[in-house]
Amino acid sequence: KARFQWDDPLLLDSQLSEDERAVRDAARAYCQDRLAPRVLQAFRNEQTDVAIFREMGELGLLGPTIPEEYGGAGLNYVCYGLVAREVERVDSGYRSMMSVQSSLVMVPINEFGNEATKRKYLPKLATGEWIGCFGLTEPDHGSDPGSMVTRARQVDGGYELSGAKMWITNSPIADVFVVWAKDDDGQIRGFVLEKGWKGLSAPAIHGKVGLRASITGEIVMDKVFCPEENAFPEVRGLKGPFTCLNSARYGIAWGALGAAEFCWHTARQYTLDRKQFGKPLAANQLVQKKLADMQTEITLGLQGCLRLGRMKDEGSASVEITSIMKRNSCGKALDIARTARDMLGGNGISDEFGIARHLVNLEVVNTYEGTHDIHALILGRAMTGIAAF
Ligand code: TGC
Ligand code: FAD
Repeated sequence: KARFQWDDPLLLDSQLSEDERAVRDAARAYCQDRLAPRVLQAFRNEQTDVAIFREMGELGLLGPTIPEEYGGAGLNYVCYGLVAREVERVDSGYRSMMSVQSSLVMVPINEFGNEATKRKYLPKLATGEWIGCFGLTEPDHGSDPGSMVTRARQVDGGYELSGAKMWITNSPIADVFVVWAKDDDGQIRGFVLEKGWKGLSAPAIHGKVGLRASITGEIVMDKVFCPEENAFPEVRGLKGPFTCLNSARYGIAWGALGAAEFCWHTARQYTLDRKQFGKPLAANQLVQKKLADMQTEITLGLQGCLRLGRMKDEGSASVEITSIMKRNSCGKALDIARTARDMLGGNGISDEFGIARHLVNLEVVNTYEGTHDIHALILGRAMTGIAAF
């Protein structure tokens, strides 16, 4: 009789190649040895440690899918997902820092930048020497980025950008800004700006209750001059930013389940250790049902993520599948974190146990990169042909 492996029932591990397992193990060791010990203070004090970018860069965790000739690790999408899962097992904020750099800054520069732009920015972003951010959302245009009002006016030798972006991960510490704006014809285009350019500022947003280890800010552009060579030459329309989001949303789908796994394992161990009414909490049927629900959702979700990763690697993944996985992972992870929080009783409220931190982080993860409901509408449109936005 085959043995049941409670923490990996479908034997996901055995579906990975040796190289994929090695990447996963290296990421896990770094995350558990180096990130986990600092997350409590970072979250409590709203501190973003910029050294983390360099550490991740050294390990090849930034831009893992970017070709080696530009400083990336040239890995497949399954590896990228496995890394996101390990990082977010510690904290969604750390995964956010990493996935913005990798998917939302390095991917568009690699896909849409000219050769000089790729050679100038990608290697330094890969080592973490430079930090990047991605500006799509505006104060009045979040779920509907097509209505953005940031403008890029053509001027002699380039463009002049004016407008404001809101809720931008990494922006106050960023050296490189990938920003989306409408040109004189009303077409959305992408621009690569640098810290220190005249008219560019990035004030921090304080007081977030979730994702406190990851700094977030605005991007304010007051007639910032961007030379022609820093505008993405070909790509027009929302296809530009959405191409980056396809990659980032995929990473989130894996990552959110990493956070859920932390909550599930913690709740299991806690209910095995803690006794009430003379027996372990885990001896109660209600508790076992909750654990079984967690196990089921995480197991199915991870298998779906792996399948999507394989489809991305073979080039057969339609973008809607990413909406299924991002939405499912975030919604289920949030439910699991809430249940785990409850299972720890009063201790669930303490930040020392990590569950409440994951819970408030996952509220953010459920909202950014397309909210839970927006992904339902993307799928609804794909099924019915009717856009219900
Ligand atoms: P729609 O008509 O659907 O599409 C406009 C054009 O874009 C193309 N397109 C895509 N291309 C590639 N990949 C995708 N996933 C694409 N989805 C659409 C589409 O083919 C079309 O091309 P063309 O050539 O015909 O012009 O546009 P819409 O305005 O109706 O879109 C509606 C909707 C809801 C789908 C979209 O606006 C949406 O997804 N909204 C959510 C916004 C969002 O996700 N924002 C994310 C901001 S970045 C962020 O949150 C980073 S947090 C990171 C972190 O810290 O980890
Ligand atoms: P809204 O669009 O105003 O939505 C509010 C509510 O209305 C949601 O529940 C939504 O589902 C619902 N809703 C909206 N439209 C409809 C509809 N048609 N039908 C039914 N319901 C609808 N953006 C970036 O560009 N770069 C970043 O790096 C970045 N990082 C972020 C980091 C953090 C910590 C946060 C909180 C956000 C970040 N974002 C970033 C922005 C994020 O992508 C947006 O917050 C998200 O897309 C939602 O937009 P909104 O906040 O304007 O909400």
